[in-house]
Amino acid sequence: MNQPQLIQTRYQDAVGTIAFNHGTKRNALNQAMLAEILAALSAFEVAGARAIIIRTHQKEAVWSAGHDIQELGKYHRDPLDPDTLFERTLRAIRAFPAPVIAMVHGSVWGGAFDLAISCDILIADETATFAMTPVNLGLPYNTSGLLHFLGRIPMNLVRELFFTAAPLSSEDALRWGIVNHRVSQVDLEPFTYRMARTIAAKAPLAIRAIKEQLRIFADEFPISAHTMHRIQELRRQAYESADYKEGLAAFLEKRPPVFQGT
Ligand code: LCV
Repeated sequence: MNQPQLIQTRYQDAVGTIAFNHGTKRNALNQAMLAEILAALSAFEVAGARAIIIRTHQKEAVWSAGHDIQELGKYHRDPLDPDTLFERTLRAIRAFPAPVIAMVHGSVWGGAFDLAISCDILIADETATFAMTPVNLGLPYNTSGLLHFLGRIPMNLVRELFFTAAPLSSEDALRWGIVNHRVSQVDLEPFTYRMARTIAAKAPLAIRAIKEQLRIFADEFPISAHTMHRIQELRRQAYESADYKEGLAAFLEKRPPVFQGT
């Protein structure tokens, strides 16, 4: 594996660590970084890792600012197309044959929130906040992403997260069941690695079979072709709208967006 630039990796006691290391861009998940994460996951799978920790390399105010907005729509008409590196990374985390733990210090935005809850376990410290932001951009989140949230929290809380795009405090994230544990900043790293080592000492084939069953129950949601077509049409109208273009432009021009509903 080429020496990664935008993440740091470490492998010790059968625990693989993937640490975001692009603070200048607030660890925005661009194509290069996603490719490095995917490469690290496959290298750890070959190595037989029994637990993975996804974290930031330094203690930064922002865990990850989510999708790299400047890349949205560049490679696919639908910015959340299943073939995007982002969606492939989420699938790789959810299908990884060992538990993946998100270790969160700082703020989590948009797609990074989806990535964090795609991990099997989420451990946060008191600085962690979580915001689901597609409506700030005019982007219609996708079905698989909504299912990730519905697999975690009740429908009314998913609606509030997506309709308000408001950052959730670590206290509320614990109360809503989004995080497994809320620990102090000083305990975050030792607590997380202790859990990872505990998992790494258990029977890996049993864990692999249990994790894959839970993934199937969460992700394989029966839906008719007609319903899928109707969803895609609603999403297409949104991601081809002037509002979506306005949302992207407003971010890049560092001003609030004005949405017209067209
Ligand atoms: C590209 C960035 C980003 C960024 N992309 O630092 O879930 S969905 O559907 O919404 C999905 C499409 C998604 O995930 O969209 C992205 C959602 N993310 C957000 O809405 C967060 C956008 N970022 C911010 O609000 C701020 O950057 C935060 C609050 C994260 C940090 O603010 P802070 O003042 O500390 P800056 O805003 O000054 O950002 C530092 C540099 O990182 C870039 C940003 O453009 C700036 O680059 P320059 O120094 O070149 O100006 N950056 C931050 N987020 N998502 N680039």
